[in-house]
Amino acid sequence: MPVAKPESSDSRVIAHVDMDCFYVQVEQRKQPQLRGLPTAVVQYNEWKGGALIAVSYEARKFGVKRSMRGEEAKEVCPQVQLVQVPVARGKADLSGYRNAGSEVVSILARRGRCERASIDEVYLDLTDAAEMMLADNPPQGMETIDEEALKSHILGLNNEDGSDVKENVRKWIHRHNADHRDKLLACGILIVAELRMQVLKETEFTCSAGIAHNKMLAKLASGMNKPAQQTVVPFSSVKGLLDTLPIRKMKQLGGKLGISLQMDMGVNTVGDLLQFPEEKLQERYGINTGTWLWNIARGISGEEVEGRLLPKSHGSGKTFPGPRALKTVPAVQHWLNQLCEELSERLCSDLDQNKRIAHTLTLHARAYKSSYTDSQKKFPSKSCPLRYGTAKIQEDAFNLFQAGLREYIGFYGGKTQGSHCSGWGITSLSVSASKIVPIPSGTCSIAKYFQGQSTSHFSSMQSSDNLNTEATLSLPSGSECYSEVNLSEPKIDFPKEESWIKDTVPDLDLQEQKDLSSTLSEKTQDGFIQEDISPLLLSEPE
Ligand code: DCP
Repeated sequence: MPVAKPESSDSRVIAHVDMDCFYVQVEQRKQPQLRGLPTAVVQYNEWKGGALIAVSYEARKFGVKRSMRGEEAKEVCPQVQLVQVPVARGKADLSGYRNAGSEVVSILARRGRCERASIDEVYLDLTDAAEMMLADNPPQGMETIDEEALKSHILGLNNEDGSDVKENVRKWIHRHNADHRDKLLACGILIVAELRMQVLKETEFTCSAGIAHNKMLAKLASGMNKPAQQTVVPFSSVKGLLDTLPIRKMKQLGGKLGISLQMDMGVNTVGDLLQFPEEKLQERYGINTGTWLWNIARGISGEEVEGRLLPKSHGSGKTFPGPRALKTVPAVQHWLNQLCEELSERLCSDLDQNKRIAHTLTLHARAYKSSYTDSQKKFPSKSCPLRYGTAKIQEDAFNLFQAGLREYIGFYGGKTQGSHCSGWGITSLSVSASKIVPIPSGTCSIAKYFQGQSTSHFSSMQSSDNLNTEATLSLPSGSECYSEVNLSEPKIDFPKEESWIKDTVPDLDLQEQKDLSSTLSEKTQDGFIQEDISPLLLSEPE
C-alpha cells in the first residue's frame, strides 16, 4: 500500500498508456487485409466458435463483446473476422503478444521512468521531461501545437455546444496564468501525444493514454476515451471525476473490498467515501486499507512508477473446464510437462537476453471433489526453489502437485488406485517462476554463477536442454534489481465467467492483504493471500 505524499505528488506528471484492442492489433499487423474490418481474436478451443478475448472497435459497433463466443458474434455481426489465437503445446501461445508489448515499452521508455504493468499497459513518470520542457521551451510560448495533442480530452474543460474543442485545448495549453501543476500537465500532453505517434509510426499500433498527477488518476483517465485518444485530469477536476465514479471502477475495488464497501458501508461512488473519517475506515478495514481508502477519495496516491521494463515473474497455465477436467495423475503429469516446457523456454530466454535468473517455482491448481462435504476447500498452492532445466522443472512441479493433492484430498480422502484417482478433478493448472533477479555483475560465466549459488541450480544446469553451460556472460554493470510484475498471467486460459485480473499484483502490501482478509473473514481469498509453502524437503519454505 503506497503511503500518500500529497505535496510532492501534485506536481508529478504521470501517464498510463493502454494499447487498444491489443491482440486484435497484433493479428491485424500480421494480416493487414483485416485492418478496418470488424475483427475478434478467439481462443484455440473451437467450441461454439471459441471464446472472444479481444474485439476490434469496428466489431464493438455491431455489439460484439468479449463475453461472447464466436458463433454469437457471427449472429450479431455476420461479417466479423475471427482470428484464432496462436497455439503451441495444445494451449494458447502468447509469445507474439508479449513481444509486441515489449516493442511498445521500448519506445515509451524513451522519455521517462517506465513501468510495464501488464502485457499491454505501461505507466510513465514524465515529471523530469515535463520540468525540462517547461524550462527550455514551455508550451505557453509555442506557436504551433501538434494536432494529436489538440485532440486531447481535458476533463473539466468547458466545451459548450458549438465551441471549437481543439481551439479550447490550444488555449488551455497556452494559458500563461496556469499554476505550475497545470503547466506541467500541458507539457505532459505534448510529450504523451508525441510518444503515441512514435509508437504508431514504429509499431503500427494505436494506444490510448491518461495523463494526471498520479498513477491512480492516470489509469482512470486512460480508459475514458478510446481508441487512440488521450485524456487529461487537471488537479481542479479530480473531485468532479471521483464524486460520481462508481467504486467498482477503481482497480482495487472491483472485488470483495468493493462489495463490502457497498453492502456494509453504503458506499457506491468514490465520492461517497468522503463522509467517513480516516479512523472509521481504519477501524473497519485495517490501518493501511483504511488510510488508502481515505486517500483515494481525495484523489491522493503516492504510488511511485517503478522503473521496470521486464516481467517480475513468468507463468504458464491452462484450464480444463467441465468435462475436460483432468481426473488421473498421468493426465495431470502430461499437462504439467507441457506447461513446464514452456516455462523453461521462457526462463532460458530471460537468462540469455536479460541475464536474470528466477529462484522460486510455484504450482497453482483449481480442483473439485465430487463426494466430500468440504468441497469448497481450495487446492493449496505450493512452492519450492527453482532448478533450471526442463526435466528438473517438470519433476519439481509434479512433486509439488502430488504434495498439493495429498493435502487437498486428505489422508483418507482419495480413492487412489494406482495412478487412477476418482472423486477429484483438476480444472486449472499453472506453474510460475518468481523472485527473478539479475545475475550479479562481474560473474564471468553462467556455470560459475550457478556453482556458487547452490547445488540444485548447478545440477540442473548439467541437464538443461537449452542452456549452454560454457556461455560466457557479459553482464551489465550495476544491473538493476527488478521487482515483480506478472506479465505472464495465463489470461486466456482462465474461465470467462471469472473476473480476469489484468493488473495481477494488487497494489496492497502484505500487511494490507492480511488486514483485508481478516476483515472479510476469509483466509484464502484469491488474489490476496496465497499459501505458498514448500511441501517438499527440497529446501526451506518461501
Ligand atoms: N485478454 C485476455 N483475456 C481477457 C482479457 C484480455 O486474454 N479476459 C487479452 C486480450 C486483450 C489484452 O489481453 O487484447 C489486453 O486486454 P485489455 O483489457 O486491455 O483489452 P483490449 O486491449 O483488448 O481492449 P481495450 O482497447 O478495451 O483496452
